[in-house]
Amino acid sequence: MTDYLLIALALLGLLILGGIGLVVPRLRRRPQPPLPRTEVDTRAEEDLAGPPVQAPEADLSTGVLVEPPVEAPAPTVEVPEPTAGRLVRLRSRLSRSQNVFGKGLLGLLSRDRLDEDVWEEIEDSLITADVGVDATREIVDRLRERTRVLGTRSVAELRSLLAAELVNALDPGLDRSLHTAPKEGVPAVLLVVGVNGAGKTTTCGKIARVLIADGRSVLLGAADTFRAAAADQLQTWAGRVGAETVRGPEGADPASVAFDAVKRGIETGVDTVLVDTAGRLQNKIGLMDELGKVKRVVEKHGPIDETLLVLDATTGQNGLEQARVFTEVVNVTGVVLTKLDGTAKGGIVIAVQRKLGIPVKLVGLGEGPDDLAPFDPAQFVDALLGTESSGQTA
Ligand SMILES: Nc1nc2c(ncn2[C@@H]2O[C@H](COP(=O)(O)OP(=O)(O)OP(=O)(O)O)[C@@H](O)[C@H]2O)c(=O)[nH]1
Ligand SMILES: [Mg+2]
Repeated sequence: MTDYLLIALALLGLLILGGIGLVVPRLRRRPQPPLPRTEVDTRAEEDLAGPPVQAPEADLSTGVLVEPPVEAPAPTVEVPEPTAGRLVRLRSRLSRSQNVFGKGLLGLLSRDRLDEDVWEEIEDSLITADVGVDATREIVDRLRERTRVLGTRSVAELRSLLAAELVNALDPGLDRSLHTAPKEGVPAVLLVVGVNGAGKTTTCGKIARVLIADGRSVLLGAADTFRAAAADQLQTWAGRVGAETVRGPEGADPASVAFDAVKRGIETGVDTVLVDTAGRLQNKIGLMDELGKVKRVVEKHGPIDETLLVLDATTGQNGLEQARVFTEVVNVTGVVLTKLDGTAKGGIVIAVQRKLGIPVKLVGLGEGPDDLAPFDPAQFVDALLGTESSGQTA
């Protein structure tokens, strides 16, 4: 009898010990106090590294460790980068152009005198960088004159004079602000035009982000109705920042989609309506007429506040003739020069402004969503020449 009792007690003891053995590790895990961030991160890494990876889930299921509730099903809306100082942050993207300008000039610095060779090399690097023949001649002539008047001897001094001349050639007094603010409760309307593949849709998306970062509300109009994919592309950009898109069926009249977009923008009281248009070659008369119609129809709601011509910097001087035709069909108020990250010819900015007489307002410096910067002549020249001076303020 006592034997049975002893066996029963022994079994009971084993059961209790076994139970504790199972429970203790869990109890040990649960009451961990909140850890400083770095320690939490370490713990997460440990969990990832080995078998205990299951444990936190088991704990969760007990309901003891409560994670914050998962956010509502609304798509996560991104918070874009602020725009201030972007050109400075993105200056390394101009590295190809920097090689032409900055490194070229660096080579000259070893010279101790300003001789004809120096002038020729400066001229060459400006032309290579697509500044254009006329502008180059003008810049070099002014530079020669100033060095003569100032008695400049060293190439180092010349460098800062060149910077000043390049800034001057970019007409720093031009108004480069984007007119995006609503007037008397009516949204500002921006029309985005240009040849195929220049970066119009991407630029619309990037501008929408900039405006939203600045606290504005935006509506996007997909007046590129040639391909459904074009409207999808715009809608994707809009969705990321929580903006509405107005689109029509494939093949719809772009002018009526643009009209509807602005109408909707007025109804919903957004601050800015951005209208993306289809890429069109300047020599296709029908397409250019269509663009003229988009403009006229949109203007039934009121004047367009800003018409941005998007130009691909990598097309260099060829892009300039295309650009001129656009300015005849719509009243272009600003140029967006895209893909400056992909060219050694940053000087095209000077040529564009000179040829068109229209300010470059924005520059595209990459495919990323925030790779668009307001254009600033002094910062831009600093970036091109690889100087550190005023480029640090933004
Ligand atoms: N590297 C670089 N790529 C850019 C830039 N801007 C646009 N792109 C790229 O250029 C390509 C064309 O851009 P889109 O915005 O579709 O051009 P689009 O003018 O709307 O083209 P269409 O509507 O077909 O006429 C895309 O692959 C973009 O990512 C830029 O500043 N830098
Ligand atoms: Mg497009």
